[in-house]
Amino acid sequence: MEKKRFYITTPIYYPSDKLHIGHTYCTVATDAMARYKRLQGYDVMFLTGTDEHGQKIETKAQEAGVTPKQFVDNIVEGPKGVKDLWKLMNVSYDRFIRTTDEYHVESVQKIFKKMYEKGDIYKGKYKGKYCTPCESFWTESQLKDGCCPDCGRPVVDAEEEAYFFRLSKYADRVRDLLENTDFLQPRSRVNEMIHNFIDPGLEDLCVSRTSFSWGIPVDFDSKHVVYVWLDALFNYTTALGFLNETYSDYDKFWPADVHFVGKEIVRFHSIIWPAMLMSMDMPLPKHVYGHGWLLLDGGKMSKSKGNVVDPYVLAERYSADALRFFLLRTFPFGTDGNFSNELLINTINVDLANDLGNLLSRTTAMADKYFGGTLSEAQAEGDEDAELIAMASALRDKYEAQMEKYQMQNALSEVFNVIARANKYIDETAPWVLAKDEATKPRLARVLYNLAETLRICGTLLLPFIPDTCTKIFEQIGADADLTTWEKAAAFGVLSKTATLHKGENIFPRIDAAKEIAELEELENAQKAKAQAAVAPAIEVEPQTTEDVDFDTFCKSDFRAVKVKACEAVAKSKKLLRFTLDDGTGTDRQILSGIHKWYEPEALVGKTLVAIVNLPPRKMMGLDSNGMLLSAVHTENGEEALNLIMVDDKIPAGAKLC
Ligand code: ME8
Repeated sequence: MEKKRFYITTPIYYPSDKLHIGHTYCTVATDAMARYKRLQGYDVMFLTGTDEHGQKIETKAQEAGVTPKQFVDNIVEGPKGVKDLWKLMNVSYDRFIRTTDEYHVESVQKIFKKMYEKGDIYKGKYKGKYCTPCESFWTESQLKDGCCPDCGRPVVDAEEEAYFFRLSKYADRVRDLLENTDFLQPRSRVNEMIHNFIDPGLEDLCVSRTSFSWGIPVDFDSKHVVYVWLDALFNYTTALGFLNETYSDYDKFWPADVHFVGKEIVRFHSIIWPAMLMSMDMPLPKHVYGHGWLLLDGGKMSKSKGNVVDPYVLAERYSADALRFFLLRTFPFGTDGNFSNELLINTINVDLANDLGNLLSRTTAMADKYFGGTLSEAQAEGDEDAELIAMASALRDKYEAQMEKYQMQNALSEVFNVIARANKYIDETAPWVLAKDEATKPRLARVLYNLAETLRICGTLLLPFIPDTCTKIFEQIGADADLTTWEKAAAFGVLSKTATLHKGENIFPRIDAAKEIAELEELENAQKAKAQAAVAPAIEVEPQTTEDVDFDTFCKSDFRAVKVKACEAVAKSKKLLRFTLDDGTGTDRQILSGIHKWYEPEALVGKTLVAIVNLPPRKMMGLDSNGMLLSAVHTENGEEALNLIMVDDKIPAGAKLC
């Protein structure tokens, strides 16, 4: 009989920097699902890869003094690069796509042309906002406090001739897909998409660029390169051979069963991607699952801050299995989680060293000690065995129910409940007492047999998570490969009653938490210092304007020293601060200023600032602003930096500056 098929993907990573623990999280989760489906007997295609075009890569390569291709080659194929990391983490992908692969380029060109010929891509003029780090276009209405709604960084004005995709045409079908099917999971993400993007109205999407060249050229209009997201999203199909001859798995595996993606790219996968597939008359993937982020100190990891966690360091120190397990056991897949070294070491010590490790070592050590390894014929089950056997027998189905919902942490909890029950069972049955009397030896054999069976079942179900460790477990309990299958994970009593066990190496030695945490902190501080040195502030100031202003015009501007009497954040605005100022007139002056990103309001009370006071009043968020505070603006490491002009406190409120 032909096997059932399962196609799962990770996002394809930007090789603009080395990957960190957040990227590892998603890939390891995908790997666990792929291994789980293989265990169930599916014919699995697990795709991962790298998304190598776009302005960000072009700029990074320029900075590094190499070509974009050399730059990405190094990060993808080079030492400790993307592929090395997946090898270290035991990631069992079936295919790795690079968007610079020729077959992909060829397919994307054909796709672009098809959509153009259909009339779903047309030429127009792009005017709007562009977030360079995210490679995303935004309309004014989509910005949050004037900044990129995804990353919160400033956007720049952009205007150029461009091709557009008729996203608006598919708005109703996409809404229906999101609202009335289980396409996008978890469900909370649906509300976000509908509320933030569909309800305000979908606008056509700019899908080509002319201002840089590192991309796939539009073959019928070569000054344009294809927008990196169109190029990237279609990887899921080109890697199967869609519109190319390199592979021939499209009919076999498309549509995908699930795309695992981080929450900030759910929009691309649940709105733009299905709309493009609709345009191409292609079937839609069955599910998109938007997982949460791993945070560090409550914030997003950022290479430039040096606060990224290096999976290499952790996997080399504690093993790939320990890291894989930690990531999937600790953080619910659909929500954000806070990474910490304490949590990592605690999870290894409690779950792996104590619960699982002890269960294995106690069971095998007792088999060695009391039976020389080979169990004698066991007695029939007793009442004391019933609960453990019932739990172990029911485990596979409970685990499956969680895995089918991509709730890996819950599936692992089910397994560890049984492991905890088995440890308790050792205390209840007290094998060391049974061992004292020849007459209770058959009972002792039954106890150890039950423990070995529990380990076999738990080990089988842990295979997707900690594959290397499970091999060691099976070897120590004498379970051959044909006893560790999905089918046999639902049956208790499969091991031979006279199985031979032996105590092997400790699978997870206990970690000295205090010592390790101190060492990790030291390593991290060194890494932070290095990152900060590497990004020694690249300061840019705006070029001077050459346009002259006549003296009389200049003199019309009324600059005054003002003292901050009160300052507070404006409700519902991330940017605005409301200043109550003494301007020397005896009446308070109110000015609103979008500087919350740089200043906490309470820090400004009492300061003497400079304001231009004869500007016409402006309304902002329903409040009057009478004038403007002066500040100095420059760019630092690509981000806007702002400093209010503060003058000597001896200068009285209202003093005129000229
Ligand atoms: O988005 N925690 O690539 P990317 C959890 N090329 N996940 C994280 C994370 C964190 N701290 N940091 C990053 C791209 N990720 C595109 C994808 S797919 C057609 C194109 C996740 O390298 C992030 O959420 O910036 C995303 O899903 C993935 O890593 C790749 O991010």
